[in-house]
Amino acid sequence: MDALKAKYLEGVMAAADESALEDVRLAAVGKKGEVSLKMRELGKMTPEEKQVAGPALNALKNEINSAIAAKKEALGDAALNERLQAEWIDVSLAGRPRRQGTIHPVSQVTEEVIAVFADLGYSVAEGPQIESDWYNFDALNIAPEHPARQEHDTFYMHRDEGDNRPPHVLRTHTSPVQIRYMEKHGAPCRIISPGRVYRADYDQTHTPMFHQYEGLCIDKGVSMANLKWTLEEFCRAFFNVDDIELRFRASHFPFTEPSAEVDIRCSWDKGQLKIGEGDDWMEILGSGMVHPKVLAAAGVDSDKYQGFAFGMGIDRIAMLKYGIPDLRAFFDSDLRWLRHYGFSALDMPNMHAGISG
Ligand code: 2NL
Repeated sequence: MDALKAKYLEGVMAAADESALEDVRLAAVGKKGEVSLKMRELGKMTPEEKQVAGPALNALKNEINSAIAAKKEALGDAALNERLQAEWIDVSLAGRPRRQGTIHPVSQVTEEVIAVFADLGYSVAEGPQIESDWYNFDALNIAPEHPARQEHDTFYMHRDEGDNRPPHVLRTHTSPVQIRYMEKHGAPCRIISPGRVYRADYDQTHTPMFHQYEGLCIDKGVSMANLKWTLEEFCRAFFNVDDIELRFRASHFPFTEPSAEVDIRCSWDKGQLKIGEGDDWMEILGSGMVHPKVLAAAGVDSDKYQGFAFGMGIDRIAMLKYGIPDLRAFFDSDLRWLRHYGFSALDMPNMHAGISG
């Protein structure tokens, strides 16, 4: 009995997994197990022998069964612990960093321009990129025979055969946005209209889609002096230079009278542009007093109100401000270029942040 007990309790202790444990159980207390066979021999014993051997075998059977149960639980715990170790993850670990996109220089400069003019009391106006002939040309006093209207310069939309209405165009400037704004809101008004514009032109310095913003200020008694101050104020804030100097050159646009192209004093030192110093002048925008015919087309009484307007290329001033050499790269969507020239989303300008390069 003692030998049986020692043999099977050791077997239980030594079992490395549940199947080994089951083998021990079958060998000891299974139907044909050693202990079970011994119990079957009880029948052949005398009552006196039975009285001793019966309880002893029962106790042995119970002892082995409870040792197996305890071992089974221990094996289960060990297996669970092993799995918990193997599958452990540190949920407090930081995530894998992912590359963030960047703000395109055109978006950055647009926001900068908006921030400067917001300080001067200007709102932002937007409008459709596909325009009627009337809003893009007629309302702006651009005559039917004006060169800008040629197939050669403007993208025209399709009209069905026999439909003789003038075709729509991809807007060639954002002026139509301002005409629509004046029509809807009347005078006085102060707005800028940034956006995409289209001209059939493609070379080193021109892309068929580019960005411009126009500004419009309509009120009583507005003059060229107000225009000049506004543009100086803009350049000071935008280029972050206190001593800027602008020069107005007489020019001609159909939608303004008088008209002026505006140059800014600058220097080119070893290919490096400096604004506000030196002996060079660089053209940065076109401007003028809104033509009375344009005011009339937009439903503004030109006897009561007058105003100034100007237009500037966003892509160009982005290149100037941030030293970007090639215009065409702006629209290539090359990730290396975007990562190099792009801005952090946290660099967006607002009224309280100094705008710097
Ligand atoms: C340029 C510069 C300019 C305007 C745009 C404008 C808009 C309205 C009325 C009058 Cl609604 N003018 N915009 C004025 C002067 C210049 O753009 O170099 N354009 C060819």
